[in-house]
Amino acid sequence: HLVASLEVEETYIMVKPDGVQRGLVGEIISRFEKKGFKLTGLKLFRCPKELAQEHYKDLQSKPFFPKLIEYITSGPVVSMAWEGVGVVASARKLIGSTNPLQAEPGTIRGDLAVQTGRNIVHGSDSPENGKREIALWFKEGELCQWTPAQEPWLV
Ligand code: RTP
Repeated sequence: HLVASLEVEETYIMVKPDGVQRGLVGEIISRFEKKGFKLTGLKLFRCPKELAQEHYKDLQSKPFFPKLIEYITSGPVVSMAWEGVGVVASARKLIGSTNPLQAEPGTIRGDLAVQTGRNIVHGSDSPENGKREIALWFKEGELCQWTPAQEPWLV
């Protein structure tokens, strides 16, 4: 169980193919934006099989591994890097339990998904994996460090 830290961290969040197909990209991005985290990387693409296998290599021996790889490579995904204080554990909380039927209402999976094998979104499970996964899914130059403007834009 992840405890929220007071450190500025980065995490890799991915809208899985079913989330893209169901038109939930905006909704999912919105939840992290509204929480107050900062988007530092964003792209839509169809991920090659080798990348999916590397990302989920810890699950290689699981019986569902081939189906998982088939699922993740079945259509475009939206890859995101998010930054903020305690973002790794907080994002997991916003996402909800792996099995959407056990995910609390108010979480992304609790509100929007039904099946474990179609749980619409991924979030890194530790700060180390956050770094590892961002380095795996993004090329150099694709990430953007920025500071929110102090001056309001609308007045
Ligand atoms: P994720 O990495 O996608 O955020 O998910 P997680 O940590 O909540 O869950 P994990 O155990 O790492 O599993 C990764 C993904 O594999 C699929 N899965 N299918 N029994 C099954 O059919 C099964 N178990 C896991 C899910 O898509 C899960 O998110």
